[in-house]
Amino acid sequence: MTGIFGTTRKRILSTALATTAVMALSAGAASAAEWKYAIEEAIDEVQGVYATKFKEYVEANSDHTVSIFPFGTLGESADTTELAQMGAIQFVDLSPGFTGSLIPELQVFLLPYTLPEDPEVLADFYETSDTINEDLAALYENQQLKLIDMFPEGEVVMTTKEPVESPEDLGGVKFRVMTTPLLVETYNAFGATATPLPWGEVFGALQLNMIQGQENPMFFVESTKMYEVTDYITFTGHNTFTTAVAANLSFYEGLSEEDKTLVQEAADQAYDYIIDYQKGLEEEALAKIQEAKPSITVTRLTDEQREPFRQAAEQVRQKYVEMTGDSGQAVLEGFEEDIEASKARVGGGSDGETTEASESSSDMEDSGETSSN
Ligand code: 6CS
Repeated sequence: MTGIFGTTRKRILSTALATTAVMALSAGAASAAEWKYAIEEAIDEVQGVYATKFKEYVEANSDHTVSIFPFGTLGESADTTELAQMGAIQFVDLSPGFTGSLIPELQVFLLPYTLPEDPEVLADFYETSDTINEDLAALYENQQLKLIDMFPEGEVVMTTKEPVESPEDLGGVKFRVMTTPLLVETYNAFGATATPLPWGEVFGALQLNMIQGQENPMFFVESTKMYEVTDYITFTGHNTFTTAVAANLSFYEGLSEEDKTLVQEAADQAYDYIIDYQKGLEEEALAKIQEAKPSITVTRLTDEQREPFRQAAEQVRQKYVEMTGDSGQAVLEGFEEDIEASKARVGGGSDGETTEASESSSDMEDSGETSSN
């Protein structure tokens, strides 16, 4: 993947393996270090699986060790981002849903109905996009962060206490979003009252009915038991959860060329692994939810039902440009060009429109595209 070295993510594995072998032979050439790596999730969730792969590669190919700090051990996302900026930790997983407050252009990832839905197109896009790996990477550098990788974590679904089939249904619903301003604009445009909260407060706020909805990928809805405090899951097709991994910039720049290569290889391996790992994950998570809570109602909105949400997305796009000016506009244009290039490269992916036929899964009632086991 291009993460560290720009456009063409060169498969430098063999050269690099040779390099690390030389490192291992010349004992003492690079002194063993302990790298601290904070994630926003638990160790067995997607960010944790990526971080574990990264750690395993680093430790198998160098004398360095990587200590992973799961969600909560070093605070919320804003705290771990700050720790990485200060250099108190070397690596951090930081999602644009939070980091967009620091780097407004990153909110491009949050624009509804903008990222491709096809997982293969998405995987190619994160890997090859110059807008991500050069332009946005430069903006991370302004914040003392070296972008290592960006990867998808699955389609976000809404989980709510009442059914959602239209923006009207979100009227009066306090809907939790991550803390970036554009997500507030999005859910307000979708008809809800957007309520930004750090992750640690979400379960309790739903339990106490201070909020009545939230969005997240299905694996996270399952692993964090969001289904215990909400009764409806709605696929609106409006976005995929994006996350990023970054290093402290000074730390990264101070690494030997060998260690930079090691980090690149570890990220490449982890990226390929996490893309593969997520195949079927959403379906598995949904099945577990339905088993744990047979009364849960799952709805896939039809294209027609999605249309008002798509229309609302237009004003969110305008807000994004207002918030980010020429720089954000350029990022958005580059972003969309790169998506088109990925679509062309991957070729004919079944992206985008959800047809009436495709939305009814076997466990969903035909009439209302819903299922409640
Ligand atoms: O909604 C959130 O805040 C969290 N969602 C995911 C999928 N990962 C970490 C983040 O904190």
